[in-house]
Amino acid sequence: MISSDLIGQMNHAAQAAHEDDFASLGRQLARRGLDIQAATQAAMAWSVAIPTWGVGTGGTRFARFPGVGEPRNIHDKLADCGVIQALTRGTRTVSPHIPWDKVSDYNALRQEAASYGLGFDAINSNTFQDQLDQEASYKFGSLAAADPKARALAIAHNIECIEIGTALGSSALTVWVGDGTNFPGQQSLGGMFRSYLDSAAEIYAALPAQMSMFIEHKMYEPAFYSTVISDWGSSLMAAQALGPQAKCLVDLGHHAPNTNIEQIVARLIHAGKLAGFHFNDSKYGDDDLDAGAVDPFRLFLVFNELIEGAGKLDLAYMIDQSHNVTDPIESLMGSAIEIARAHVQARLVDRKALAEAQAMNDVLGAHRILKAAYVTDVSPILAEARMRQGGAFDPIATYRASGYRAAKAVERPAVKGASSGIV
Ligand SMILES: [Mn+2]
Repeated sequence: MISSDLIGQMNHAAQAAHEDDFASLGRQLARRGLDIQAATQAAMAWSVAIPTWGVGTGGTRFARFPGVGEPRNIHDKLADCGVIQALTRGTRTVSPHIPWDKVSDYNALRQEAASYGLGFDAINSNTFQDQLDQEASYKFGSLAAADPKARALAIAHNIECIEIGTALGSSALTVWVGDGTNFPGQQSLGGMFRSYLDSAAEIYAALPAQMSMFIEHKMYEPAFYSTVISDWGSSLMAAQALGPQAKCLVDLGHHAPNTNIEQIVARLIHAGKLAGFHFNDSKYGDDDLDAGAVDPFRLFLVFNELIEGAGKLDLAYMIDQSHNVTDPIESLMGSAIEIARAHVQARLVDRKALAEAQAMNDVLGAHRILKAAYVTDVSPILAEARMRQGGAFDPIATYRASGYRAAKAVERPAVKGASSGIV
């Protein structure tokens, strides 16, 4: 793990400059009627979940280039998530994936996570690939498959995930299916949706009262002609048909290019059906790039809608991205910081002035109020929030100085043929 001595030493070296920057930002915000202490408290309360598969190197359908010291199992993954939390202090939960993270004793796993200061977030089912010796194949679909055996298997798997999630203290099951078609005429578009709803209703019926069912839509891939739950409209229809415990999860990469995602957020808040987010960034499609890497303004606009829909911040937040050319721990820490940045920036919007400008049809005035919040460099607030909780002034620099990856490269020899991390 990362020693608190190293964190303390590196924080100490940055302390004088940080205090100067924090005080300066505090004076700047005070002139705008904003309290830096309140913003720092909000930053300290913020947390985003790390997906267990995210700490492994990802890949594309062309190739995967494994890194050194990659996690080999859920125990290694928890250790890596523990490092991210120790340094950033804003990633207090992990989101497990079944069957990739299956163990024999989930109580012990829960305690193991707690030893790193981690809890479990939404549990993710997997009916998009076949497991060894599986009784029926998901090649042509799972919850919406034509084959009743494949449908039954997919339903049973999701119910098993509910049981595992309950044992882990998870409060939601996330269901994403790759079901769809590659050819017009391959299946009935309406028929597949009805099959999906029938299967999903059986899963929903197995939910305990405290558990939610998150429906994640995705426009295309692995199916390239039609996808059963392709967009937020299909997702909302399914969530409304299933009942109050079913909600819609928004993955930032799962939309057509140029889609106004922040407007989808506003619509789902209006419908009372917004479950939360899978954060990532993209340029062309479902690129799974690091959150905030390409379009940090869009990330800010999403948080702006969340804050505007007052009281809607109590949602499920997770990073969902594929690290193909970076150290996954570095990418996840960088993304956690960018997401926290967008959250704090959105809190700095002068809502009263914005509402007045909107009422007066002062177009540029309203836009300038949003931009004033977005261009504020809140880095000192994020650093202060981390350090007050024992985290690092610069998580990535401290991680690099720790030699953690090099130590793991020795401890965790590469496993031949391991496919973890391809999502
Ligand atoms: Mn996702």
